[in-house]
Amino acid sequence: MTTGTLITVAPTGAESAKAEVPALPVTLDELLLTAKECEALGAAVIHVHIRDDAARPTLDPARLAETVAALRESTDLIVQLSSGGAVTDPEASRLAVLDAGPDMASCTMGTVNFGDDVFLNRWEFIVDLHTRMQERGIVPEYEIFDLGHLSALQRLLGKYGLPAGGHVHVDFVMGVPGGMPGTTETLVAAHRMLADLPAGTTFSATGIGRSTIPVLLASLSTGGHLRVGMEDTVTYAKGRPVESNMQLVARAVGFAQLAQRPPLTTTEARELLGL
Ligand code: KMH
Ligand code: ZN
Repeated sequence: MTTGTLITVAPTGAESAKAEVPALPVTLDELLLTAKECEALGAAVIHVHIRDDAARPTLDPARLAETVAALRESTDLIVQLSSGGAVTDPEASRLAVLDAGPDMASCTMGTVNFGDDVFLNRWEFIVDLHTRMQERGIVPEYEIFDLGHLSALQRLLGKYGLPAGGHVHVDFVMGVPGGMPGTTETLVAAHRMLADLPAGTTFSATGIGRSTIPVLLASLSTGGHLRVGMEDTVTYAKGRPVESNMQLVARAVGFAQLAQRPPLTTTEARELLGL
């Protein structure tokens, strides 16, 4: 059954520099303004990376807790903290993200080359993250950068059980240099592999850089949901930098409406995700 579209906004990420992308929200005030505007347009989930006073990525626990509280105060968005952080973040800091008590957290299902870097996700670390989220009632979004990550997820759920809330939601992060390409063919292959996961598993997809539109269209046409934002895309069209996260959310909402799968409200999104 085709439902409405869950729209996640990933407004900041850990990779772009404020100096090079001035529209990137890096302060708490900038993040809150972006969050409110994206919610008004149709986003239901916010995937959050935060920055320090010098706009560098940080996993500072107090800042994360303050951010979660402020987002809850100002919006009804589902707050999903990144446990991926930056490629340089140690495992202990990434696990400590859960102490900020978000509704959801990301859980990347394997190691992947990440441009010139390596995004390291050892099996034992994944198990730790998954089981700690189960204990604390935090709902994971399993980040899938490559097809093998879906086999790892099947193994994880088989050995350690379903996540908090009982619903499995994955996000295909496509087009990272070193991960799976952001093409329709690959999305269809990833979608087929969901048959090996628990019935009712849902997925969203995001295409990095220029793969954003092909991935968005392929996801809508296969019944998937959408993640957009300046974490993944800083060019709106050839030669046109993204002006704001709102511009990307508005485009996603437009495509979702054309597909007759309008954005889910935050209440509908909570039901879908088992929150
Ligand atoms: N910044 C990447 C190294 C996540 O948020 O969980 C990891 C990432 C995935 O963005
Ligand atoms: Zn992220």
